[in-house]
Amino acid sequence: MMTQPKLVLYHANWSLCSQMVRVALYEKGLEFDHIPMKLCDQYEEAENLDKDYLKNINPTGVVPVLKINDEIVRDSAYIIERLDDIEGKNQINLWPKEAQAKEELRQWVYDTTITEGVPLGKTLGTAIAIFSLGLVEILVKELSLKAIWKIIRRHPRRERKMVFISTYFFSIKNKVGPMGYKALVDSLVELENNLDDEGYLFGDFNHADINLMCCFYRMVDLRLDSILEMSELPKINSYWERLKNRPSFKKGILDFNDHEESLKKAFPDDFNPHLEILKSKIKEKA
Ligand SMILES: N[C@@H](CCC(=O)N[C@@H](CS)C(=O)NCC(=O)O)C(=O)O
Repeated sequence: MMTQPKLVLYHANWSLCSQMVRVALYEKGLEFDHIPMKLCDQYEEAENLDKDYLKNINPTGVVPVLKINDEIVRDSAYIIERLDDIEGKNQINLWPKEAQAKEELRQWVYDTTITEGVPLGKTLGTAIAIFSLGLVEILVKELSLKAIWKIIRRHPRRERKMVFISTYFFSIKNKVGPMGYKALVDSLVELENNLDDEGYLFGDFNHADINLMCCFYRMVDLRLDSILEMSELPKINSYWERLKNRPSFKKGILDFNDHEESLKKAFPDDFNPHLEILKSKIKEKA
């Protein structure tokens, strides 16, 4: 095996896109160093808004970022495509070689992560981001006014800044939830129709399966995972079991879990106010 390039990952434990890149690294069996970041929606330190990070690592102030030797690679979807070209310990390709198959996969990847330019709530990935506000709001409200001021002054992304400020001063989580209903319901029904009884979305495990693994686990965190067990979604149900059984699920997601206490606070009695509405919409549509 060729020696692999040096990889350094800037990431955060409870970050959907960081989870995706970590799972990809473990799937490929690649060695990497990591720099855990304290993000501004949870920590006073707000390391993603530090001048040095904004200047030298990511001017948009988000994670993940991967350094491949001296090259800085940003955006989880692009990072995973780049990782796939590097030979790791495991013989696995996360992207197909043929153009047509690539195009099909690209659309699924686009829809299942936080893709730049996609309005919040329009795809499965951005709907998950909407529902994540259930926790983000609790975390932001615990910040000091000084930390909020740092966000106001430094956050390079206007829409994020607005979300964080709104959640600090008001409560928006239950009001914006419905913006994610349609995409979540439509995407799950479409996924159910595209899955087989065994294997993964396109047969062999690939990039879209990584994104779905992370979106589904976020549904567990948000107390929405009983949707994945609905009798109307039997293929998703067994697909989710297969995803959970992959070693990368534990290594890339569970081993970085540090939010249980905050989640208990965000969802007392494990209750998510959107759950039953989402279930009834799935029953109508499936
Ligand atoms: N399209 C980007 C989205 C990255 C992103 O939104 N990262 C979030 C965590 S999942 C973040 O860094 N949030 C901190 C902030 O916005 O201040 C990617 O896929 O990497």
